[in-house]
Amino acid sequence: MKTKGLLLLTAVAMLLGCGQAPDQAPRESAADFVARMEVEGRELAREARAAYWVRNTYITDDTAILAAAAGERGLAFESAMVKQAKQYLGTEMDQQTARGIELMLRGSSAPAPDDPELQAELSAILTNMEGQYGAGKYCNAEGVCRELQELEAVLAESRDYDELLDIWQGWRQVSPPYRADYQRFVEIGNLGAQDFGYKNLAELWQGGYDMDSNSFTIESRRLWDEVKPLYDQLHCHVRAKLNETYGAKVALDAPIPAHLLGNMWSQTWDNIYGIMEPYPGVSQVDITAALQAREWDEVKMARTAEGFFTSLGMPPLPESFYKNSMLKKPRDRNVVCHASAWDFDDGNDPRVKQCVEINSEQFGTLHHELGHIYYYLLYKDLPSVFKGGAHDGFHEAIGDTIQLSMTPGYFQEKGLLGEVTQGYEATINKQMKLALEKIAFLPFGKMIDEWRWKVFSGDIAPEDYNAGWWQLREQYQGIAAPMVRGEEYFDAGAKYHVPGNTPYTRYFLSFIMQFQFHKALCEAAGQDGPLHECSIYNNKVAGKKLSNMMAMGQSKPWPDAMEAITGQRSMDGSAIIDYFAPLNAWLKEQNQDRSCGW
Ligand code: X8Z
Ligand code: ZN
Repeated sequence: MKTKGLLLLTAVAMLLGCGQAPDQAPRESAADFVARMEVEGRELAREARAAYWVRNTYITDDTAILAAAAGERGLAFESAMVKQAKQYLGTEMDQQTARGIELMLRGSSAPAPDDPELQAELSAILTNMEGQYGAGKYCNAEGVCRELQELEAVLAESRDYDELLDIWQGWRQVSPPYRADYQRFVEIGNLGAQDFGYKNLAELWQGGYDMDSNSFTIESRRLWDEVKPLYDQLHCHVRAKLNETYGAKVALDAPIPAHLLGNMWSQTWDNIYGIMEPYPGVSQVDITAALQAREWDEVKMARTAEGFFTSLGMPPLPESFYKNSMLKKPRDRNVVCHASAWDFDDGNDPRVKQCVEINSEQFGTLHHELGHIYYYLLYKDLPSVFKGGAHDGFHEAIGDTIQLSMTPGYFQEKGLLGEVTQGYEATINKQMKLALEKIAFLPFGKMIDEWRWKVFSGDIAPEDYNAGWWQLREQYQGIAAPMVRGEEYFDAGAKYHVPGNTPYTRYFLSFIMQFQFHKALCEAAGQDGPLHECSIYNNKVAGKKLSNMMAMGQSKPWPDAMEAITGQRSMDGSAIIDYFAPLNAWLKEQNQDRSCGW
C-alpha cells in the first residue's frame, strides 16, 4: 500500500485509534499514556482497516458510508491523542517514550482538527475522492468506455499521436468533479496541521524525517541536484528519438508532449523502450512475452516473488496471504486497483490488493508490494507506534531493491529468459530499459509534492491549481501538456496519490536509496563486480543485513537504520550515478551534437 493503507496504517490515528477518544488527564505519565494508546488502539484500528479494505475492494455508496464513519472515529481519536501528546513536550521521560510521543505528533498525512464536524467532513471527502478515482472511466465519442488499466495499456502500446491524445485527455475527465473537494481538504487539513503544532500541512509532511522541515527541503533538493545531470542526458536523447518517430510534433528545443512517453502520467518511460532500444535485436530485456507464453498467473507470480524474499532467509508468507489478498481484478464491481499492501492483525494476516495483469511491470509491482509486506512481518513484534519504515522512503525501497537483483541470470533460472546475451551492447540495452523506469521517474517523484507543498502553503492559490501543476511539470520533467489545460481541469487529481492523499516524496527518496541499498547489500554479499551485474538472490548474509534494518521499524531515527544497512548516515545519490555509469557515457556521446534542455 501504503496508499490508503499508509494513511490508514501508519497514521497514528489508525495505529493507535480506539473506540473512544483518550481522556485529557494531564496527570497520567507520558510512559503510561503511550502504553495506554497502544492497548486502546488495537480495536479501532482493526475495525477501521476492515472498513477500508471492504471499501477499497468493493466501491459502492454503502461502503463509502462505512469507511467514512470508521475514518471519522479514527480522526476523533487522533485529534484527542495529539492534544494530550503535546502536553508532554519538553517534560522528562525515557528515550523510548519520547520517540513514541514524537511519532504521534508527526504521523498523519491528513491531520484532523479538534472539531467533530470538520473531522466528519474530512473523512467523507477523503473517502469520496479516492472512490471517484477508483471508479473512474472514460467513454469516447463512439461510446466505448474504458477503465484506467485499459487506458494505460493504450498509452503503453499505441504510437498513434491522436489516439494517445484522446486517451490522455479522456482519463483527465475523472478529476475535475473533485477539484472543489480537494480545495476543502487543504483548508481542513491545514487547520489540523496547526492543531498538531505545525504552520500548515506542508510543514507537517516535511517534518517526518527526523530533521526540521526546512532542513528536509534542502536535503531533498540536494539529492535532486545530484541526479539531475543524468536525467538531463536521458531527456535529451529520448526527445531526439521521439522527434524521429513523431516528427515536428516533438520539437527539439521544447518540452516533450506528455502523452508520448508510454505512461499515463509520464512517470516511467520504459514502455517506449521499443523506440529507444540502443542496439536493436541484440538482447532480450523484457519478460512479458515469456510470462504470457508460459501461462503464468497472478498466484505463480506472487509465489515467485515470495521465493526471492525467502531465498534471503526471510520467513514464508502465512497461507492466509493467498486466501485473503485480492490479486485479481473482480469482473463485477469497482475496486481501487492502485496496488497496496495492508497490515492486518499485527503482521499475522498481511494482504496485497492489486489488479495483477500478466506482464513484467506488474511482476515488478508485486515485488514492490511484498517489500511492504515483509516490513510488516519483520517488525510485527514492535509496539504499534514503532511500526513503520525508518522513514516512508525506506518502506517504499525494499521491494524495489530486490528487483535490482533480478538479473538476466535470475530470469533465466526462473525459465523466463532463453539465452543471456553478454557484452557492451547488451549492457547498454539493459541499462536503457532500467533508466527509462528509474531515472525518468526522479523529477516526477520530486514534483508531485513540490506542487502539494505549494498548494498547502498557499504559494499556489486554488484558482491556479492547474497552471501551477504544469509549471512544475515543465520545470522538473521537461514535459508539457499536449493541449491547452485551463483551470476547468484538475490534472494533479488524475494521479492516484492526490485523491488518495498519499505523500509522494517517499518514492523520490526510495528511487535513490534503493541503489544505495543494492550497493551495500552487494558488498555484504562479497560481490565486487559492477553493480548492475550483482544479484543478492539466495544470499543469506545480505538478507540478514536487510532484515535487521527492517526489524528496527521506526523505533530509531532513520540515520540509524541507514547506518545499519549501508554504514552511511545520509541518503546519497552517488550509488545510482555509479550504477548507470555505462549508460551515462553512452548518452553523452549520443547527445554531443544535440542541443539539450527545454
Ligand atoms: O504507488 C506506488 C505503489 C504503491 S505504494 C504501487 N508506486 C508509485 C506510483 O505508482 O506512482 C510505486 C512507484 C511509484
Ligand atoms: Zn509502495
